[in-house]
Amino acid sequence: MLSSTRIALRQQLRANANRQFSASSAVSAQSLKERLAELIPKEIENVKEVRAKYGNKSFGDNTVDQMYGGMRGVKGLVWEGSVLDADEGIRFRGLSIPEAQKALPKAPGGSEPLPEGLFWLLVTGEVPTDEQVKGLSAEWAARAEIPDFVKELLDRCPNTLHPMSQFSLAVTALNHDSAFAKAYANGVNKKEYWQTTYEDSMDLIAKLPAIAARIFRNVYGDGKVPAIDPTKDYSANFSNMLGYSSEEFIELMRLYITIHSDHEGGNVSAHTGHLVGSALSDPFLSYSAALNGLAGPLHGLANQEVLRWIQKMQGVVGNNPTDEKVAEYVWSTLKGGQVVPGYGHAVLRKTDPRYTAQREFALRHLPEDPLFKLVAQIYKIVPNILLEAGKAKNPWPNVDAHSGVLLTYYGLNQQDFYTVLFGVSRALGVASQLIWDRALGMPLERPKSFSTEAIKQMFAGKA
Ligand code: CMX
Repeated sequence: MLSSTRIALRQQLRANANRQFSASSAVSAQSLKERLAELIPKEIENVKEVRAKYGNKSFGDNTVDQMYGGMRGVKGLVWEGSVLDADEGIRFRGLSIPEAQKALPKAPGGSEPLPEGLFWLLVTGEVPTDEQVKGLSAEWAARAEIPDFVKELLDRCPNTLHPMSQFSLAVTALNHDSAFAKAYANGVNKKEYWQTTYEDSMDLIAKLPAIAARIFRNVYGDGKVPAIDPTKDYSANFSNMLGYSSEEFIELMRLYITIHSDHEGGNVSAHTGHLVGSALSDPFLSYSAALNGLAGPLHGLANQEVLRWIQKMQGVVGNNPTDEKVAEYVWSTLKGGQVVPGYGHAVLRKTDPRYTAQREFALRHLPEDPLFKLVAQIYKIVPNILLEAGKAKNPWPNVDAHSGVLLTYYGLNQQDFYTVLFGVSRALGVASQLIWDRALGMPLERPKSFSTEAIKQMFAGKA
């Protein structure tokens, strides 16, 4: 995209966000569903207008290289909650991470945004009031209980089954009580799809911490999960269920869930949730599919891989290693035909602002932590090596390069569990889009594919 077009787009997103903030203060007493019900008819008209005006405009041609190259840069998806700029990173409904940190409601005495507020923002494009956020905390707490058979299912999993596999299994099983699936079976009118998708999405988000905590306690503890406190926010309850109740850890969790929630539509987890949802699979089935994508080492599992890689490095280079020793280890990883986990990105071309937000948290709360210092040292060294190696298009760290060190500092060092935390967070983005997919009547997703032979025939003699 031309840089002037990009700047214009940013300005427009900011203007939208500002306009939307002032709109939200007038509706402070409304529930999220009531606000959505007001927004949906307007947005349907908006999309109709966009399609009428620009429906036949082109976003550019695709090349054969893009077909073999994981569709990088192919523009083929609509995603309402966030847009990713290669240089400046993610914007949630027009707000950068620092802007969202500033604008979104906080817990009393806290300084990190509440994920409840981020969800409201993703769904409506509006910054909610404290009261609206409190309403969401209470609603999620009220919906948090998981069915007994899901508890039993988890309790029967062997401890050796990866936490992400257990997570996906339990989320699939929630489909047993899907309001959308029941309504569909009863012949609901398609105009009403969004309502039960909304109910399922709220249930999904509300139940994920209870599922995640049960997995955590079963695999690493005594299997006992404390009850939800209906007066506490989502992150406080989640942290407490995991067994980490310090105010600082809860603040980390608020930041963590907020920044991991959404990263536009083309990443593996978001795109999978949207794709599976396009078949009218309910939000539980759609999100469990998304979780299976998140569990891949090139995507969400990278947070687990980063810590393993750093600990292996420590085993080789010892404590307080010189830059040369770290560089040698990085080269040995590359020469061994492996990736440096936590570095590189399919879209981003600068340091991920989600990395920066976590680094700033570390500078505030754990500046002297040896593992943080090593992560900071790695940050100085890896980009130059990746540039010298000459393959990676982006040598900078992504979100996963930093999360493990923060969790480890507070004692949560069970690395196999890290991607589950990512999975709790990513539901906010996927669910908010699923609601809009149904509200806007998005159709079954079905792009065209070709065989290598068909490609050869198509272009034979035209090179
Ligand atoms: N270490 C070593 N090599 C890397 C690299 C890294 N961190 N990042 C990219 N490369 C290599 C690629 O493997 C590729 O090599 P081949 O040509 O041999 O296949 C080459 O550089 C070009 O890749 P690219 O176009 O820069 O990157 P992609 O868009 O193909 O892949 C990503 C993006 C994230 C999969 C890749 O950078 C990577 O594997 N990073 C490490 C894993 C990681 O941190 N994943 C988490 C991403 C964030 C998230 O989703 O959670």
